[in-house]
Amino acid sequence: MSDSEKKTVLTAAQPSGILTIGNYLGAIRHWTSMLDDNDCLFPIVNMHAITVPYTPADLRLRTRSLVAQYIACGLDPEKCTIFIQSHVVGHADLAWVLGCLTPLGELQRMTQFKDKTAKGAPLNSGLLFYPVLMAADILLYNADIVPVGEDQKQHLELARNIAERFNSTYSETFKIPEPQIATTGARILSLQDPNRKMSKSDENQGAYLLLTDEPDQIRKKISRAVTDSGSEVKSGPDKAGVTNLLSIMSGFSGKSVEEHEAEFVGKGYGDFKKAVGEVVVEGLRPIRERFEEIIEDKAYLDEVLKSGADIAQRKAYKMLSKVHRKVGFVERFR
Ligand code: ATP
Ligand code: LTN
Repeated sequence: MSDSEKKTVLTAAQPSGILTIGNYLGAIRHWTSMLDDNDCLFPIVNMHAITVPYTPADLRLRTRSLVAQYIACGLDPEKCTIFIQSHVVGHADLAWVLGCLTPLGELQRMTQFKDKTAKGAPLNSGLLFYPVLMAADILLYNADIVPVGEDQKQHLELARNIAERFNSTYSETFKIPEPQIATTGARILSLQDPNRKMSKSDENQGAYLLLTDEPDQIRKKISRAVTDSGSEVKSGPDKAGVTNLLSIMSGFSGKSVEEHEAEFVGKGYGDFKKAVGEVVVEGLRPIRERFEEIIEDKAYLDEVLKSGADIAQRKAYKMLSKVHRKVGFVERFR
């Protein structure tokens, strides 16, 4: 496919910790399958990360670590653009212009904002403005497709509304981005509470499996995973724990859930959990090993980030100058 026929795919994650197998199976692995046929951009959104309390030294480490995790998961920097949001001039600038087109009420209605404020977190205006910055991330690169989880659907809808409002207020400028929502089957649940999704910010470390967990940690966490009453290894609505372990197993083995169910007819949860543990250990081994190599290779990471920022910056400048022209800012003298 020629470069001009390729669609622009853009999606982002916050550097809020090490990725879980939920992030990998439900999102990143899917992104890796889009690299050949699309122009893919993966900003690491460190500017979004400072909307909640955080420690600067941790943020710096986590940002570089997320780049290494991405590459270890198969986001090959030769085939896509990985960059740090704050390295590119334009995200905050565009967000400002878009914010001036966004009624306050629309931001106050965002459920993520309402959830975060309901938890009693100290409020700053960045948290309210968060979805406008996200819209800027997307529109700055005229993204066609934005793969996101169900929880980001409302933010994406807002980004589409803002793009339409800009186009009708000034003139046709932005493409209206299409969400690509992960299917519900891709939802990996907490090992400790299968009514909740597996989340890297869970307070209970036994609830998630991280990409960097060592084999023994993986085996231990799976052996302690909550299962259901009964002893049959079978998926079903009243067997959320076993169903979750089966989908994790199937995610890593490439075999179907039914095939795995057949393997465990007449066997108990003990044997099943041991087998799930081994499949996950082997599935994560190459990712963890690759991650350990990359995170030590400072020069390589710097090079990936420099080249990513250069590519993104060229695109961002183009769009930003167009927007500045349209909204009536005097052109800068060169
Ligand atoms: P946090 O705990 O910081 O809120 P998270 O781990 O819940 O983070 P995000 O960083 O918000 O997840 O998500 C990155 C991507 O991973 C999104 O596309 C999201 O839909 C996907 N994702 C997150 N958790 C899961 C999960 N348990 N199963 C499937 N996909 C997931
Ligand atoms: N809000 C998203 C992260 C995010 C994003 C984006 C996703 C910031 N900018 C642009 C897609 C496109 C989240 O918390 N997962």
